[in-house]
Amino acid sequence: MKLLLPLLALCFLPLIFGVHLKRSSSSTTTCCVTVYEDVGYKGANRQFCGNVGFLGDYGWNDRISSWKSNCSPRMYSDAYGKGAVIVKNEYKDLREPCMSFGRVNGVTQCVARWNDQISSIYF
Ligand SMILES: [Ca+2]
Repeated sequence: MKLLLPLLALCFLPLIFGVHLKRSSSSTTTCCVTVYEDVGYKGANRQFCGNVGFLGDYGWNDRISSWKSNCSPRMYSDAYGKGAVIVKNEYKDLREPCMSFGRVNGVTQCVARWNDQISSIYF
């Protein structure tokens, strides 16, 4: 009976170790995004790896028209993760997705789209 507890602990060791291994290998993936000035992944571009509180610090405020990423970055309309948000691993043409809806003459419709609106990036 005294042997049962250490024996059980030994049985769970690979499980604990396995979880640890899995966790450490996934944390080595660096999230990066390449942003483009034009739609279709064209024009001037720049890669960001890590959060960007204000794209204006890099000359990229309200300038992004498409992006590609190995993760799914959260792109915000305002600096420091504020305003509207759009999340996707890539977007080929930001003239398409609607950023905000409003009522015009009693009809709900898109009043602003995402092209040239992104001001901050968070992973
Ligand atoms: Ca903006």
